[in-house]
Amino acid sequence: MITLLTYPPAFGQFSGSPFCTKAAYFLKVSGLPWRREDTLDPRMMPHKKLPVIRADDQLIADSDMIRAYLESKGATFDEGLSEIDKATSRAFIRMAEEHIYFHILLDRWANDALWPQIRDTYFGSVPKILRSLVSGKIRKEVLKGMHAQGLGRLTEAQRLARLEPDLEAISTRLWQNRFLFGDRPTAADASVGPMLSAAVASPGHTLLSNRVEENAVLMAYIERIEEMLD
Ligand SMILES: N[C@@H](CCC(=O)N[C@@H](CS)C(=O)NCC(=O)O)C(=O)O
Repeated sequence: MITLLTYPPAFGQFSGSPFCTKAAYFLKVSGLPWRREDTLDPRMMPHKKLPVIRADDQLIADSDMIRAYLESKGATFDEGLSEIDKATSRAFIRMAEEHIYFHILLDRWANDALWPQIRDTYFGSVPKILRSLVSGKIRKEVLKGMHAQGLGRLTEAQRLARLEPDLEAISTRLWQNRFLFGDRPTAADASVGPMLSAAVASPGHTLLSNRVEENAVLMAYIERIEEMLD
């Protein structure tokens, strides 16, 4: 039995982390037996991040490594895709995980008005008397990281302008398809879908969540993605 170590459900989603949702999707499609084990504390994990799976008496960290492990056990996530499609798929995965993700992180961690709700969800297991102290320290580190990465230096409006071509690229692929590469979900959907879904599920309204909510194509896609995990 494979165990998925994941952040707990949050904001009505499988997990507060779109990477954990991605891993759960891969596990589900793999057909292998698995169960979830929720934790809010990734400090004992190999990269101090989640998701991680426990399988064959080892810990496998990172959703891409989890995908590779499941593929080594016979799972296929890109059935029927041409080599050209697989190349495009890789670019969409990177766009979702290395760009869109950081906007969601900023929407959640940089917005003072929404912070109390985020803090009490992410740090709910920390006793109230310590919660502001512990969460404040981690928040500072996250925002420092985002400043170093660069997106943390942009205004919310500048960030939305930066995201616009990504959202258009996704909508363009979905214009005539139920999923990014046709009628069936593939690995790219496991990254892009949970990311868009997380953008909308974040508490409150941000320029990003409004932008996605106003787009019928993206919202219908998110619904299809969420059904896959039901
Ligand atoms: N590349 C990793 C990213 C995982 C990741 O960023 N996880 C975040 C939650 S969304 C995390 O655990 N962060 C904890 C921390 O940075 O302290 C993957 O694909 O699994």
